Amino acid sequence: MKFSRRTLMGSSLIAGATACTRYNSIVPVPPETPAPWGATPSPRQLKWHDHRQYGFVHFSINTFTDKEWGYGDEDPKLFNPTDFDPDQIVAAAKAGALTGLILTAKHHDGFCLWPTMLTEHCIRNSPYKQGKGDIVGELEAACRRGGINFGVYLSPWDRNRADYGTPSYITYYRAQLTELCTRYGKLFEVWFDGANGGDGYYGGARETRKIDAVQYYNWPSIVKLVHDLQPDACTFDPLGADIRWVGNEDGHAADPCWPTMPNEPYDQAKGNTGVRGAELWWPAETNVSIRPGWFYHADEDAKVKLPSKIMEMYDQSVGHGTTFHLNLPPDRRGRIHDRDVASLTAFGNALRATFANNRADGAVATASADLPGNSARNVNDGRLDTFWLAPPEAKNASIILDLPPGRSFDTVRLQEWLPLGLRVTRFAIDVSDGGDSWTTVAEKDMVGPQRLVRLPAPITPRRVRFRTVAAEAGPALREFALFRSVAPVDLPPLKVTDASIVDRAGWKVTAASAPGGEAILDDSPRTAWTSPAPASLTIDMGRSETLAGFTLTPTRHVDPNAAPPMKYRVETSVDGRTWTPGGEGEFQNINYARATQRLPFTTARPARYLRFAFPQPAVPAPAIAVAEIGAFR
Ligand code: FUL
Repeated sequence: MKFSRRTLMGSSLIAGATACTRYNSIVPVPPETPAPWGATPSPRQLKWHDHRQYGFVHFSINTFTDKEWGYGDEDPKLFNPTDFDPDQIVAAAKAGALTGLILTAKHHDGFCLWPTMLTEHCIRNSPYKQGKGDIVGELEAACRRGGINFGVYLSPWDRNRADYGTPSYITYYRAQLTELCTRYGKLFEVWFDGANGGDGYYGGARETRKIDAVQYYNWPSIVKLVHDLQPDACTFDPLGADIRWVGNEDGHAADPCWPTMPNEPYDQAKGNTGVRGAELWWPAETNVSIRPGWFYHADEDAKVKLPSKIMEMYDQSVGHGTTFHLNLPPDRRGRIHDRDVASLTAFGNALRATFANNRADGAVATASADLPGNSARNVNDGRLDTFWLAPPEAKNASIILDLPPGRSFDTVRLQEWLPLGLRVTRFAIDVSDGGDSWTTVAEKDMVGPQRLVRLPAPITPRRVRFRTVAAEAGPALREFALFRSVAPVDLPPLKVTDASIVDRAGWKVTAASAPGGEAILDDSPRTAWTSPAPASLTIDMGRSETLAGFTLTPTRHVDPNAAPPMKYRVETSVDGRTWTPGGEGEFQNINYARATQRLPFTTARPARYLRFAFPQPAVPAPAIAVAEIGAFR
């Protein structure tokens, strides 16, 4: 199909190509360029895809209360970093090859890290710099100095505000957003958290409030506000925003993870895979923390993810077509802990070493077909603003790289030219020793924004071929590159012997609302005890201990039939007959961050028996699932 210049002017191809630094040239595109296939990204989405991996910074009151979700009644005086060093945070991010940082300007507890006059619940009333500090501005300035991007997270849920749930809160929220979008230069991303409504302080009401998020926030109007003030900022994640959630907080996207989705409210399973050929360009971001929690907790210093794990998550996010959003939580000083820095540095070094040397440089590229101005050699010309384009009808197309001798590689990196849509459904990588006999070494679905293919071992063929197995239109490839991977050097284990953890040898489940209770004592977070709600469980520890609280590990398996518990009530007993209340409350962020939670009792006490009640699942599901329960002194 031929397009006139006038038609092209209206297409997202032109918009996308002109407005972006790397996707910045339409020079090689002749007037007869084919139409895009399916949905295509907006100019701001195009730029965002090229950011690839960037960091999250969870830092707030929770850092000082050792919580994941603050209730909203915390005294602003608790916020007191002793040595806040934004340049150290930026240096850590850069050591990990991250291209930007997104800061929690306000988390669910409502405490604001910038000196706003819209609320008293903010940094002005903290001891930090005698109330004259501005963490948002200070980190923003450090990002600019370090040459990386800056963005903000502003929690829609606010457990501090008395008017949360009423229209006046929305006016407040929009005013906050306006401040953040006008005071801190260019933002590359604005993050709206999906966690919404539940228990909270709410100006002293101390109650549960439920809202219908879609209706209450009117997301399209909030997204528009951001776009009006910050045209390049991509918004995360409700329907209508630029970016979607990948569906877990574990750091992996499905293989592949299509950037397209149906124009309907978010569905977690579809969010993880995307939907081939669907109407909306709504690409996924894979967000995960370098530690079990999102905020810094000293007792997680030994649980910082190892460089090899970070590389695995990189492969399963960037390599599957999403961006990678890695959280680095500053400690109470306001610095990134040495252990996290070491892990990031080893990961960053391996990433840089792997991708420094493209083994396809200097190879001769020839395609089964190409179009004038978009020749095969554009795939390895070292430029990201040129691409190889096969004619639209050439659905079975291939491109061969004739390599100089001795080029060994074990990693293939491919990028599709996104302004022309996702044309390739499935492709193969074949290799040959020079003749016409080919061996297929990989076959995968989707090229998309970026696709990494890792081979089991390095190979040194003379020719390597990309071949479409299924395509909707002749392919448009921006890059076909080959690398030799450098594995990250892992850190020696950090031995922390936590004397507070009670040994569970001799523990028994003596009563439970459903069979299979032993699963909570088998040391395996993979196996879970499931029970219809309300669930209850009694444990006999076999001996008396002075206990300060319990730990609960939710199942990591995301299952529509069983979810982690939302709340708990715990009682203790020394004789199994007389019970003492140990406290009740809500598990924080349990459905999304499936890490072990530590829940202190109201007071430390001697106990031999523990009795739990879990009234309902954290999200609607027929049953409750718990993987492990423990206790601490
Ligand atoms: C979740 C929040 O509830 C967590 O606290 C964290 O901010 C994470 C990134 O998103 O939904």
